[in-house]
Amino acid sequence: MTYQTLLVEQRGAVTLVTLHRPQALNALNSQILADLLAAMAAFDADPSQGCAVITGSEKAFAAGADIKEMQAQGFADMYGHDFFAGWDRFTQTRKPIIAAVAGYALGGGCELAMMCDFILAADTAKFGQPEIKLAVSPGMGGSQRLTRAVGKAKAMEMCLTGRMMDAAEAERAGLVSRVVPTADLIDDAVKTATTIASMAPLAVKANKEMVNAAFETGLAMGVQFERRLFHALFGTEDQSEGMAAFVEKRHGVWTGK
Ligand code: CO8
Repeated sequence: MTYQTLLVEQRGAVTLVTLHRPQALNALNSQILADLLAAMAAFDADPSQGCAVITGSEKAFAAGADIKEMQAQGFADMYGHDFFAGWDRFTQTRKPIIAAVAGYALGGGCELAMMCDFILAADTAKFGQPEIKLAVSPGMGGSQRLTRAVGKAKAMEMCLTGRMMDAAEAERAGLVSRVVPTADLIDDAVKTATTIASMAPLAVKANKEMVNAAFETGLAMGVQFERRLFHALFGTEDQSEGMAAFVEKRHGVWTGK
């Protein structure tokens, strides 16, 4: 399938999605949203694919929501059509997604990266929520996810001043899992995604669900949710295979059941 604003390729069990609106630094408009939702639905439905990587260009992962698309909209348009609510569907993708960020990840671009399961950053990456300079605010979850990722002090400063955080600060603050040289970003992200895709598929989904539950529940409920899913994995063929393979000193062969 081809998309107007994305380049999508399969590298083994990894779906590599490249945002491709170079003329607008990958600003997120309605077309990118529609394309990404379609690409993620295809990825989730394809049993040969185990993990996705979303990336942009060397200059920009994405420089925000498309300001030119939003410029003429009023309250009735935004609220009436629940503008960009479709991004919530992106977060319902069940298989893991890695954001591989080089260059600018601003506004909606930073928010998209944070909607992925984790962020690998190139040393050129710059994160920010500069919407306040446009007299608006984050609208795709940035005030919530950034605060959970880096804490109130940094999130508040970034939202109120619009200042950017570089890759080193983002790693120190816990926004990104690792920083790698720009030239290695895609290879590293695909290699990491390949490792994830090599794991038993039901265990991958369960691990993703339980880590995400940490953001939605209190500790006791979260631990209980984890334990129930852990118990449930003992009903899978792959659990029997995984533990037998360990004891027999061989690699497990997964059925996804
Ligand atoms: N939207 C539309 N077009 C953009 C955007 C954007 N967010 N960012 C860049 N572009 C366009 C520019 O207009 C320019 O196009 P043209 O050549 O036709 O004038 C082209 O991309 C290249 O950009 P620049 O010439 O500005 O490139 P520079 O290297 O000089 O600067 C920057 C790069 C610093 C990234 C600069 O482009 C910039 O500041 N961009 C805007 C960043 C920003 O404010 N982002 C936040 C947008 S608002 C937002 O994301 C809200 C999210 C929530 C919405 C949800 C609603 C429910």
